[in-house]
Amino acid sequence: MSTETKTTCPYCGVGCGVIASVDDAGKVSVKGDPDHPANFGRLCSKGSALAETLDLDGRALYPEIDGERANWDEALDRVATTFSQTIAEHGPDSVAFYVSGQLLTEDYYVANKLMKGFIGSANIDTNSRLCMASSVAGHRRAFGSDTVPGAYEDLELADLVVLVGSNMAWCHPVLYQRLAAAKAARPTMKVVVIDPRRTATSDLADLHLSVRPDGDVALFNGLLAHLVETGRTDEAFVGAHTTGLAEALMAVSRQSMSDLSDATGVSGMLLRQFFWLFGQTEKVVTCYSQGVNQSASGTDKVNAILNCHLATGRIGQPGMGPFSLTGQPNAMGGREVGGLANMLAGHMAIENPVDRDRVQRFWNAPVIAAKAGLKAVDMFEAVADGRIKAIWIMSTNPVVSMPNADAVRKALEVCPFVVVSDIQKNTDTARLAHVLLPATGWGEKSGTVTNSERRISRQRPFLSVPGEARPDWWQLAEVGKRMGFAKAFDYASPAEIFAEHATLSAFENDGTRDFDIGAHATIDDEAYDKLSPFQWPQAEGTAPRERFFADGRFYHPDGKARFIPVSSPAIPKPDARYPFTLNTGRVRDHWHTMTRTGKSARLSAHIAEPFCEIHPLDAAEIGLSDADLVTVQSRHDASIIVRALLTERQTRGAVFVPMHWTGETAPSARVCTLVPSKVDPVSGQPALKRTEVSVKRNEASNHGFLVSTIKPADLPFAYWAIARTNGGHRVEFAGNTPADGWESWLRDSLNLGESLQILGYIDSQTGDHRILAFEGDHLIAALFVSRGPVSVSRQWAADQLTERHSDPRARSMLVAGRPAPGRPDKGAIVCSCFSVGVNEISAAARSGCCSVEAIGKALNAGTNCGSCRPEIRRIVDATHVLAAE
Ligand SMILES: Nc1nc2c(c(=O)[nH]1)N[C@H]1C(S)=C(S)[C@@H](COP(=O)(O)OP(=O)(O)OC[C@H]3O[C@@H](n4cnc5c(=O)[nH]c(N)nc54)[C@H](O)[C@@H]3O)O[C@H]1N2
Ligand SMILES: Nc1nc2c(c(=O)[nH]1)N[C@H]1C(S)=C(S)[C@@H](COP(=O)(O)OP(=O)(O)OC[C@H]3O[C@@H](n4cnc5c(=O)[nH]c(N)nc54)[C@H](O)[C@@H]3O)O[C@H]1N2
Ligand code: SF4
Ligand SMILES: [Mo]
Repeated sequence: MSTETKTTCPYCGVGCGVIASVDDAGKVSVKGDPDHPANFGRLCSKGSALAETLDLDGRALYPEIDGERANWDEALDRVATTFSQTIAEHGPDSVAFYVSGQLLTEDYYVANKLMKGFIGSANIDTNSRLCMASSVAGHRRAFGSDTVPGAYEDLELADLVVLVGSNMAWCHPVLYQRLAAAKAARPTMKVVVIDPRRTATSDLADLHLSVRPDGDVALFNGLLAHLVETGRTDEAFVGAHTTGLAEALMAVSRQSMSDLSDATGVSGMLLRQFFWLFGQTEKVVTCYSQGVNQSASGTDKVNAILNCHLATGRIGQPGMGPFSLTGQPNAMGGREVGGLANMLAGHMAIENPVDRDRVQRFWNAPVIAAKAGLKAVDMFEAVADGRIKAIWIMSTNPVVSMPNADAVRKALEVCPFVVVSDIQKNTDTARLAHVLLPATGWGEKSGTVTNSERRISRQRPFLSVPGEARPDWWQLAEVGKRMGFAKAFDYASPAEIFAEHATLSAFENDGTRDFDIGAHATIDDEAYDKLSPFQWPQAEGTAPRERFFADGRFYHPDGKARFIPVSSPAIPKPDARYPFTLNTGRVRDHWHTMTRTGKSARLSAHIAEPFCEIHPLDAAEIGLSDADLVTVQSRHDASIIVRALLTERQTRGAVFVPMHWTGETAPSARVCTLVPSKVDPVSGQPALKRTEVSVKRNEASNHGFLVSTIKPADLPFAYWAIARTNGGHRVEFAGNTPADGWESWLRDSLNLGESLQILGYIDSQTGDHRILAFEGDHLIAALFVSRGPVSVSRQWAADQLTERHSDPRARSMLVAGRPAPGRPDKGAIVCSCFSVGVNEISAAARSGCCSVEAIGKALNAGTNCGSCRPEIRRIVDATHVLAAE
């Protein structure tokens, strides 16, 4: 027997429905919810592995004050008293909340209400500032409201889908699968990918435009000029429903194709093809994500795209429209409650006195923030210089994810009062907390999230609450009460909060604001429990609406949309000291700072180490071979060490480093230490995708690889990266020989008993060391050290931790670092659902499987979540190209 609960995936903004089952033994399993309109039963690799991330290892289970266990009363009193005293002494702007698109709407609503309506400051900002702020600002400039006009179905209905700065195959995988399936069913559908890198997503593309970093404004301005010149604009729509086209066109300087090609980095031939395709296709959807938003010209990029859709009237109709993909599960919900420092609840505007008065009256609040608060980057600067003296950080890890991350760490180190609410105890940020509040996590908490297509879904609990963890909304409400606002924060359940939020959305609305879910204003606990996913808006007495703006009615006071004149940023002059452009982003199987996905051995097997993608010709110029370590350094003298990954998918002069590694998992690889805090002037969103850096070979005296059932206590190396495997941990490292030699370090660091059998091997010529520790038939640890990168197969070595090693000859083979006969090396894991490695896929391809489907039949790879299908296709194609040569 098992009980099933319908809930929503806590990772990306696709917002897939999940059915979680708990059996009698308490074992959890998950599957896609076939009835959920976001995914219709599909899940990606991260969603499929959710059950593996729910253990209590490292969980924050009790409140702590100054590192000592405390009870809730003490912790909440400390927070409330310190905030109240700080406000009394230094005013409301001396405190701040830094929250997250991973909070539920109910948590977010309470945080915003407490700060803006009761503390009376707007110093509440969110990691969505690093994520969605440029889209919000672009929408508001063009539409007069922060509205995503379309729905997922539009991607399937379109004849052309343009993906700008989006690695959808890895970051919105289920939406990508829907798109790939639609294209397979209707091959006339075209996909264009605009991204400097050739990503897994671009494998689906009919056209890949490898745009120069930040060449997007020039590209879409060029497109706008082309649409006007070739008579492709919708004059009736432009005339009746928009203003400002003439001004926007003036900013689009008439450029020759060759100038445009220089400004965008894309050949004239490819530009013409794209312009022609866009011009002549009526049903176009343009999706964009962080390659657009995270830029010093992010808001202008958004408006350059919106301009083209407004000019053609392709908005809000089936198969047509611009589509900002939200990153986090509740990035959209945070915007609805006014979680950004420059917004008010219910999509109302903080700069509008009528809106402020309305929200204050609705809340019956003593005050209302009169001006926008500090945006994330400014907020941490204010913490550093002492203007902010108390900060509460919830559900985000800014010491890893903020630009200029070491400065953020220093700011929190000097801040008089830091409160952190997290589910994990030892994050880089939680380590700096004066008060640590343990939060309930996914599977334990209850509330709602809104996905990229404005669909509100329930997250429902199905696990018991561990230790003394409490929901984030409860923590906020308790502090609110203790600060003297008992009545306003007297909530009994998330349903009550949701009902209040829905009521506010409809309060004095009358169609003047896009966000209206008045139909749910009277929802009670029972109805809330049963709530099915629905799209907003849903005003009282109406059905949910799928799309906005088809009627040409926008939210500026005159009801019209605005064209925004935007011009392309100047191309920076090359600096010989920092010749590379550093781009950053995500990998397929990890989520941000890995506090959850890092727990899954399967997810960690896909990419287990931080890396720097670099073009082979650039690598050759700096004397770099594949698997060398590199030092990447930026102007403000920060540097990181990561593994070199040579690939032609990277353009010359640019490198890519993922954002996921932290002080906990690879302390020399926190990429945000390199990124300066340069922001978009309109949205305040940091430019996380473009930092000038130098890249040099890192000369380490030793390289090492360790698999071990025990987590090493001490890693005294310049570089190390640790990841989970099925039997324990795997560690890559490089640095000097430990003072007492390798065996002694291994014994101490793993606390190995004397009874273990140690097999060792030293090659005095090459300097190679191998040390293996066995307990009976079990391998406890295997250490491989070499002067250059260690060439042992990682997955094979890791797999040895879970095998029996009774045959002494096989143990000798292990020392040699080679697979014993009959125990083949599967290679790096490609399919994480079935743990199928690259060597197995190549072998199957060589023996005749020439399609992803054939590989699936032979090995099961790619047949569950499908997230690895682009990679399988690439391996199959490469094998067959090699064979043909
Ligand atoms: N696996 C996984 N999925 C995730 C997440 C995760 O951590 N892991 N996080 C979620 C979140 S919060 C977010 S915000 C989304 C992000 O989803 P995406 O935005 O799709 O992911 P990123 O890897 O940040 O960046 C997207 C692409 O922008 C490109 N790019 C860089 N500079 C430029 C430029 O100047 N112009 C253009 N056109 N492109 C450029 C990069 O090369 C990169 O391929 O992913 C969500 N999904
Ligand atoms: N260089 C670079 N930096 C980036 C980006 C990039 O592309 N490049 N992307 C940016 C973007 S788009 C984003 S969204 C951010 C993401 O960056 P972060 O928000 O810092 O990353 P997460 O690891 O998602 O942090 C979430 C934290 O909340 C905790 N948590 C999980 N569930 C709960 C809960 O229910 N309650 C509470 N209280 N805590 C919980 C987790 O353990 C974790 O510590 O990174 C940004 N930084
Ligand atoms: S695409 Fe994957 S990570 Fe995103 S919501 Fe769906 S299952 Fe979760
Ligand atoms: Mo994000």
